Order: sequence, then structure tokens, then C-alpha cells
Amino acid sequence: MSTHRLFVALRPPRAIREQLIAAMHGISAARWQSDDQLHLTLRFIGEVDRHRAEDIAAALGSLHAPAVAARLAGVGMFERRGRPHTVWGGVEPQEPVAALHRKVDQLLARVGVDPETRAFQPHITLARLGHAAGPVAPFLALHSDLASAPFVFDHALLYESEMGHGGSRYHPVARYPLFA
Ligand code: 3AM
Repeated sequence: MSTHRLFVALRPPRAIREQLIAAMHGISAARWQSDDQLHLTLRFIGEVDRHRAEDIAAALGSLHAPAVAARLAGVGMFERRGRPHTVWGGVEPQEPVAALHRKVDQLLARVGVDPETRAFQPHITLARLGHAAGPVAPFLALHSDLASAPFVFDHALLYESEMGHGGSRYHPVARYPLFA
């Protein structure tokens, strides 16, 4: 049976994506994200069959949560096995994003999606780094004060992730408005 790899995310507005894209240089051999790939993951769901995907999409339809006002705030990285793996842009304030994450978690729990085990750390992935990637420290230092005008996340998206050789492609499959 075909499966769907799903996650729930927020999509930064175009001006914010443009600001992030403008910062995407300075780490050799980094796999910088394309505009289509830019998002802030609220909740990774993983592989589900079509029936379950429909239940999940329907459950998220009862998401009733306020739009989230935010701004870009700094950059950071995640490491895996002691090596830089992901470079990301941060947002502030984090608590309203975390509150939305918890709400999404609760809705998903109702349709049997296991609760998140990783600590939630809101971030917008800018690049993935393989073994060939160059040093990250200069990039982190250069953008440590990254900031933007305030903006609003006014909807959440259910995305399907299609993994391929050239990186993942993300297709929005449902859109859930947040109230003003
Ligand atoms: O928001 P980003 O791009 O950092 O890393 C994956 C990506 O996050 C993450 O889900 C997003 C869409 O693929 N992801 C992948 N596998 C995961 C897992 N097992 C995961 N997040 C949590 N647990």
C-alpha cells in the first residue's frame, strides 16, 4: 500500500523567505533550501497510509488557534553524531509557536498519532550539511543578529514530503487558517 510522509508546518511570508534566501551563502557544499522548501515544522508525523492521512487531515480541520506574530531571530545549527547537520533560522517569541505545536499534538493524539518525543525547537531549516560541507562557524557568527520586521503566520499547512535524490520535495496537501 502506498504511504504518505506527512508533517505539519508554518510557511513564512514571501518577504521573510526572500530575506532568508538572501542569507544563503558562506558554507561551501551546503545544500541550501529552495523557496518551496522553507517552512517551520510544527509536528513531524511520518509515514501513514492513505486512510490515516485522511483522518489526520480531517482532525487538523478542527484546529482553532490564533495566528502567530513572530520575527526572525538569529541562526543556529543542529548536530548529528558530533557533526553539523542542519543550519537554521530562529524565530521569536517561541512560546506562541510552542503553544500551536501543543495544540496540533493534541489534535493528532485524538487520531492515534503518537506524541512527539523530541523536544520542540522551532526553526526554519536553511541548509542541510553533508560530510563535504565547509565550516559553519563563520556563517553562524555573521548572522547571529539576524532579525526581521514582524510578520504573521496566519495558517498552518499539512505537507507531504517526497524524498528524492536531489533532496526532499514538500507538497502542501491541506491548509488550516489561524484566526486573526
Ligand atoms: O523542519 P525541518 O526541515 O528541520 O528534519 C525533518 C524536517 O524538519 C523532520 O521533519 C521535517 C520534514 O521532513 N523530520 C524528519 N524525520 C523526523 C523524525 N523522525 C523529523 N522530525 C522528527 N522526527
